[in-house]
Amino acid sequence: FKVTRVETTPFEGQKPGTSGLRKKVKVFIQPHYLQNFVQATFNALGADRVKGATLVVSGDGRYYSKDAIQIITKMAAANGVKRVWIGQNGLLSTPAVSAVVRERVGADGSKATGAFILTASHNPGGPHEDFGIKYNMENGGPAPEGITNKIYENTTTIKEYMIAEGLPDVDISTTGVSSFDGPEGKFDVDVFDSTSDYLKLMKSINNLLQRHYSAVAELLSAVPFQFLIFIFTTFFILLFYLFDRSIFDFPSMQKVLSSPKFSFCYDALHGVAGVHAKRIFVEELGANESSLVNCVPKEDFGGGHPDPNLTYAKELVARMGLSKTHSEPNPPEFGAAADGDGDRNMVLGKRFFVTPSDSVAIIAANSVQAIPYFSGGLKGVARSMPTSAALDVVAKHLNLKFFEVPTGWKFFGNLMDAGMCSICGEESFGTGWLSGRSDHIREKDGIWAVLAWLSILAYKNKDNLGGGNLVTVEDIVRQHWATYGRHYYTRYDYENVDAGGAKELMAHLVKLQSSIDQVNKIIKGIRSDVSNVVHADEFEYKDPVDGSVSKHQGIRYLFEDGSRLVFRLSGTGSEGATIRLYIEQYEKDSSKIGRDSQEALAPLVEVALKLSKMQEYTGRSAPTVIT
Ligand code: VG1
Ligand code: CO
Repeated sequence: FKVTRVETTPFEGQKPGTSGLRKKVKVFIQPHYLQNFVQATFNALGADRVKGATLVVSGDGRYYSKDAIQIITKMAAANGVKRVWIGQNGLLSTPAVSAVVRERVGADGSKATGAFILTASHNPGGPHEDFGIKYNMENGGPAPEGITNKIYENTTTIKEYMIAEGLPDVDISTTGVSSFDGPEGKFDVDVFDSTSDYLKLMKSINNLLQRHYSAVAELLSAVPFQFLIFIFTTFFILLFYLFDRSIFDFPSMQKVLSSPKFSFCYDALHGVAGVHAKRIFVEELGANESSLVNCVPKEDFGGGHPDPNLTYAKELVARMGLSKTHSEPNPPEFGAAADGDGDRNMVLGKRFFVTPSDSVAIIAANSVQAIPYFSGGLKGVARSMPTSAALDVVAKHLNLKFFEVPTGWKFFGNLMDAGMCSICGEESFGTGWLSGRSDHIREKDGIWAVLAWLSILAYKNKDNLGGGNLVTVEDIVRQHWATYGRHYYTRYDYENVDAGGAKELMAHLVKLQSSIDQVNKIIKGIRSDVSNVVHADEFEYKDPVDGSVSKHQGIRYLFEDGSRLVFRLSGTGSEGATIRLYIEQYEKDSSKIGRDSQEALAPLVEVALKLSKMQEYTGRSAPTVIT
């Protein structure tokens, strides 16, 4: 192939949001639109990171992904990238991409240096819905704001992009490496099995150990004194073995999943997690194939929102006995769902919903006993600002380092790289794990969360599977509340409201903050039974590792009794604006922890809606989604 330079002009609005650039497909398919963004990314990365690079290109399989993969591959070749790695059929969940960047070694010994992930995550897909793209760095995590800002700047001035002419479309349905000759030498496209590297990591075979084995094998074939080297390295390998900790205990999870007392249901909402779920839950852990719902990826997610919450994961919600209109005689003990790109999770028990904020707190509280990888203790924990303070309470009890970061996974990356944090999560159904060791995922991970819950269930039931009562998901959550208190929590989303109105609402709330007395007067006029606001601000974060500051990360009203109201504008939508309102109330009194959460939060909800003049600014009398 040869390199062609194509003239182009900037498009407005190519600013990456919370997690990459997300727009309607009809926007993305405009001539040069995707190309401009990809070239802007290459230019932002700079020649050092692009020439000779090995890039992963894959995603959640949504409509337009296949075309986008071909375009990006050709542009990568033209920009001097040496290898492109593609998951079979272009399918890789976001956490699997992260694992591949960090773990996979190509047949020629190469390692990936970055990734384009093609996804709009939980947004619907199809010709009339959303497409998205984001870049992840060599650490496997989302590009930090320094890079995303540069990408955006470049999109505003771009004049040309480069594309390979004469490079045929690659067959992404069959695994194998194809090589092409370009002006700067060979260019390889490697299509590989989507799940195996990710699974390897979850089973955590100590990767260090594996790498050493291959290094030793190479050494042995190449140098003299082979015998001495063999003895010497074997000694070290044995040492590594001693310190090796697998991440999950697969046999104990297998026992739970195969117990006649236990039943399971996993709904991938036709997203990419279905590919990994079949392999991991069914083939590896022995779950029944009928446990899997909507696990065949579809370009339009079957017409639904691939967003794992009580509103959009309808089928799972019904199966778990949580539907208001359908009664299920015998729901499974444990249910979970994923979003389109497999980084989110919703955890359900029989007729029971676990809030994501509780989920991360419960995983943190039980991890040392239940998850082998953490048996040596946790380095610290972190949550995003709007996530409930349930995790804070666990951190305090267990005397762990604790961090509160802005919304979006990119902010956890530095903490992970610096070895300051082991488990983190967001209220938006995102949980993940990190460690100071250099070999782990830098994205939230839907399947990881399910494995973490299965591990906790296995641990709590290790003596009950033969006889005795099963400790259920609900039991685990209630025990947790009894120990740590309960954070009643809810989120109201007003999707696709008028952007002007949304901005005015936010400005109104910021203005109110100048007088707390005034705010309290207004609140007392709305409800006399809520406590006083003691502090209000716009959340600002100073990264403890690199000192960078992120401002305007959401408006907070903090109450005397620990309650919180948080207002934010979403950064992942593709049209209009989405207002998120987060409402939280802490209850320590164990006689009051069993209430219905909407009922318990009703006074605060009323205050939030009236204080913000929600209906006035948005014209909406009710939210689109309540989680
Ligand atoms: C939302 C969530 C946030 C999450 C982000 C990406 O962002 O609130 O917690 O990290 O989506 O998730 P926003 O800006 O719309 O509130 V995903 O699953 O899109 O990668
Ligand atoms: Co997602």
